[in-house]
Amino acid sequence: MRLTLVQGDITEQQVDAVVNAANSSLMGGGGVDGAIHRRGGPAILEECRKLRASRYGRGLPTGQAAATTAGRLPARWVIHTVGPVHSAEQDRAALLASCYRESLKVADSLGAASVAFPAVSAGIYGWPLDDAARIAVCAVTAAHTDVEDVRFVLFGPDAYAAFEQAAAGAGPTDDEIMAVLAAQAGDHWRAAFETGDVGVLHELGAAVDLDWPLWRRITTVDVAEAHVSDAVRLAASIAGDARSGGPAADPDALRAVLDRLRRWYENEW
Ligand code: AR6
Repeated sequence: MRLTLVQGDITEQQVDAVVNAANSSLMGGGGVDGAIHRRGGPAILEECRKLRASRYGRGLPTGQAAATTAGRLPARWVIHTVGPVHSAEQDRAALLASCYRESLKVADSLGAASVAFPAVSAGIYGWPLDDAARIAVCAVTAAHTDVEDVRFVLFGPDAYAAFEQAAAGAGPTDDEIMAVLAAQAGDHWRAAFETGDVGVLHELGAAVDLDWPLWRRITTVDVAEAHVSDAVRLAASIAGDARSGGPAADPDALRAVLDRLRRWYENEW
């Protein structure tokens, strides 16, 4: 997947799908939502009404996504997602990350190869730009998707700068993580995964450069079902916590990560 940053207006993007920072009602609003409905025309609202009359009678829940036509926009589809309102008391980063992951899942189900995202929640919903940018870039980088071209379309120079900085510090892609695994001879991993030695997590942690606290905030991964690269991210995050004197690793989480890595070695290598 290629990730690009553009400063501009999302309604003008020539992509298969544009993502709308909507609200649960799906009935329109200000910001990007207002711009998309204005330029796309009434066909979008009409399909939003149908979504409300069928699958989303109580509204689209925060962190989820659903598609409609893009009406008169250059794109084919609008993928509506509902970002969380920023809260100083509660960390809602996992919900914000979920908006990006779920939007990409919808894009996959449509067969969209190119998707444009705005900075979800970073406007009316009050999310501080730098944090919103880091969560967005990390969630997209770690997503497992067939979308080839992900474009962040930022409205002004401040948003563009925040995303540029976030992209510079983005975690490794799946391909980069698989290269780390492949760089070691098979016997090395077999020995390490079989002993269940925490040392192997440190080794993975040193090889995979990730923002550990951020990954911990946004991940909702069930390790047993996860792509092996996510098991490595979790391994690296556990090792990162240990290095920085953070909380001791939960033994069940450790075992789950090692089990997943062993299964990869035995069946998927
Ligand atoms: N193209 C790209 N980015 C834009 C555009 C545009 N045309 N217009 C605004 N932005 P916001 P939220 C930027 O407020 O915070 C609506 O009323 C904007 O500068 O659109 O998720 C909905 O109905 C900011 O950086 O979305 C909800 O009620 C980013 O897009 C609520 O606002 C997101 O700002 C959602 O709030």
